[in-house]
Amino acid sequence: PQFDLVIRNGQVVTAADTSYCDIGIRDGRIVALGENLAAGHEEIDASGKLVLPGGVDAHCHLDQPMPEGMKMADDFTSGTRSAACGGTTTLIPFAAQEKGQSLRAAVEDYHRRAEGKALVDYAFHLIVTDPTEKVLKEELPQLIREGCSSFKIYMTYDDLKLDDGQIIDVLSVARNEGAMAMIHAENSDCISWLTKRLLAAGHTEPRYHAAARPMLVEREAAHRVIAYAELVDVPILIVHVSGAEAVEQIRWARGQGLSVFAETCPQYLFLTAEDLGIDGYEGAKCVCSPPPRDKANQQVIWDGLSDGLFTIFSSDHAPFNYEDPLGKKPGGKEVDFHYIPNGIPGLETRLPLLFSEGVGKGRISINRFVELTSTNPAKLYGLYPQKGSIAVGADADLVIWDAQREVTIRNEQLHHDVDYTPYEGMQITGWPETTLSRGEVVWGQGVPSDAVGRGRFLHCGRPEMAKPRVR
Ligand code: DUC
Ligand code: ZN
Ligand code: ZN
Ligand code: ZN
Repeated sequence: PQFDLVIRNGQVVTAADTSYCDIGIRDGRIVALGENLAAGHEEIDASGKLVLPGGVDAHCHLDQPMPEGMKMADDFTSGTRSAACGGTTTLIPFAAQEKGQSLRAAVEDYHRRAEGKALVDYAFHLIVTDPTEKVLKEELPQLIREGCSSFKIYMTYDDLKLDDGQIIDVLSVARNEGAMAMIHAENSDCISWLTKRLLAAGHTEPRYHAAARPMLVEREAAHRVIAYAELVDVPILIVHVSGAEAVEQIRWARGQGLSVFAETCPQYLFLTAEDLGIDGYEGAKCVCSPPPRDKANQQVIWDGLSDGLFTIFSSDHAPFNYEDPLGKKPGGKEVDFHYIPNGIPGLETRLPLLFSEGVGKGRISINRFVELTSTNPAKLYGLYPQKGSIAVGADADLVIWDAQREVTIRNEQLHHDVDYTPYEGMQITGWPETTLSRGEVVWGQGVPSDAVGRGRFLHCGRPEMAKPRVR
């Protein structure tokens, strides 16, 4: 036969188009789209189903080295498996530089952590925490040219944060090299000041995590980094935007003609600060930064998803066990809120949650869903058109989506190694039936493939979206 695999009779959806056609796959790539394609060695009948480009989760944390006494629950095997079972076929986790470490050593270490362990393809973002002369002049430019063309910088966390001069320096490297800079925007000094006062008053429970990081700390940092991006004339992406005040800053920047892109995550649609207060310590399960806000802010995030404010929708999967002494309760006991590791799991539930509550409830179109979860993240980080679309020549990374399937989310049915999901018991409609990575089934008939190690490292190109406006 002419094709290794033909997918027939599905409703094929991209960010731009919806059509009924067959998809012919050979050597892991899409080689034909058309009606009544010739036979394949194998065939999948997708009647009554949607066929979407595989999800690209451009913000997740896997097996990141942690400070003494803490450990991430997911490595590249459990993380990529969980992603595949939720319809995601490309992951971009973070190779994080420790202060004092060379950036290249951080990347080499991260390659060793991923090597032979991934079920689907992956790329790396860098995290720059120590922008020495050598990093700015040699390592960062070289790594960008070698295929790590995006990096995250932090404006908070003592172990990670850059000062303002350093932020301007690394943004200037992004501009010169055509890299995409991702910003964690929260004002560090405000958080420290509030944290001290809360602890002094005896407020140690998880819910005070939200009190220590009100929206103004996110708004101020977003405003400041937008000014630096304007100064340097470079596009930036503000990650994990949580609510109205940061959204307002981004809308203003766009109005000025600045290339300020924005990301949001499921926790800002489906959780609120009240979830940090449930049952005493249980709220630790929902501790992430920025914290979830309230119902009115959830609506602002939905508005931004539908009207184009947000460019991408990522999980920010940050896997810490609740019961494990190395997880949410370091030392096996309940700890003050500022010691609770920040972050929640979400690789597998990202697409189903947005599909059910977004597409299913009429808040966004199915094409916008594909754009936010697959096409735009591929474009933003230099992986398009290999990833993020259904087109001749693209990798055959596809999801056959059952839009009718009703699911009650249960952690025991998920495939990560985290001992909880913050979405336990939520009822949703729509779930991936089959996930294909380069033409191979990695999730189907209710089981993940055991072909661990087939996932490949992807070299990212310079993203078109990182090009300066030249002002
Ligand atoms: N930032 C992230 O990107 N992920 C988890 C926690 C955080 O602060
Ligand atoms: Zn962050
Ligand atoms: Zn993150
Ligand atoms: Zn390489």
